[in-house]
Amino acid sequence: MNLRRCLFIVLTLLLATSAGCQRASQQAASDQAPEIAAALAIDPEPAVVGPAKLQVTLTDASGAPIDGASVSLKGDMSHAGMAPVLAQASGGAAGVYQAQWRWTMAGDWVVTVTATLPDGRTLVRRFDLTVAG
Ligand SMILES: [Cu+2]
Repeated sequence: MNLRRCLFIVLTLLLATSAGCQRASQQAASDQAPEIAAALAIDPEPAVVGPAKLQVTLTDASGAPIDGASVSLKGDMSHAGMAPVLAQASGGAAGVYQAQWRWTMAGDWVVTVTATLPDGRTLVRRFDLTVAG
């Protein structure tokens, strides 16, 4: 095998690998349950820097609460260079899941709710909000 052919094979493998990664991460972030409603409530409202409670309510297409889901929350700010705020919500009575939270900085936030539903599907919703200082 000559050098050019060898390089070609290596490059092809690299491209295939990176394309595979991209597909996998997109799948992980995609919403598989669009008919399920997820509502986010925050306390205090409006949000201010400091401790907070976040509450996620899951209901199906007929409005019935969904219990038995595993719900996690991730907060990201719109600017780069900050560690996300992470929390696991507990509960699941009457479709309500609660988490202790802390807004670590004033500004624009995106809260991503990820829930593994009892039927195994993954629900992903994003909520934009502004935290006051
Ligand atoms: Cu920040």
